[in-house]
Amino acid sequence: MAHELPPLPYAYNSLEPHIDEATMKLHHDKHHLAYVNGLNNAEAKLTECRQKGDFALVKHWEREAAFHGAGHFLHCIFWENMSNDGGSPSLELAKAIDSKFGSYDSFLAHFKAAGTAVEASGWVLLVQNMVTKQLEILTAEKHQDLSQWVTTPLLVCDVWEHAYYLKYQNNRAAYVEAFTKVINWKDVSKRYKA
Ligand code: MN3
Repeated sequence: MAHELPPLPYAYNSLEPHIDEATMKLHHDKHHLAYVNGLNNAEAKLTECRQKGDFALVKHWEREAAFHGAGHFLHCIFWENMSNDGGSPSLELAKAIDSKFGSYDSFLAHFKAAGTAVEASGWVLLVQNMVTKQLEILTAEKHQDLSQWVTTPLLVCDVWEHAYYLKYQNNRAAYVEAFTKVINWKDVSKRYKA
């Protein structure tokens, strides 16, 4: 199923004077669209790889899927995250912000400093950790560092050398093959259901 550029949830000039109309037009209609097209292309190429059983370019297409996918999904959130009438955090969220960052003001100070400090292109994000349920402020360079946001891990395989070097030395492929023999599909299925 192809990804589509979602329409802006408000007019291009709705965020003036803070974010200008010309920027919104370019940003949404050109930049975001390019991520949608790039993600669709990468996913089509990965489908082709599976159909042909030819994974020679898998690293390239996974990188493309990460770059354009993270770009696409983050922009979907970004547009919704802005409004000319945004109000203030709900009681529940305000409590979580206070408990993690001390106060709303210190959250804002941290968020602004982190966003300003990202080297070159990137993002600053307020996230909730899925394991601890705690709020965190994180930053990303470019969009992705080879992964996509808004995903939930279901099955993960550690491919750091420490995970296999004693037995498999430099033969990572043999280790990955071995890993597939011990996958706990009951656990993966439980996570998928959740
Ligand atoms: Mn952008």
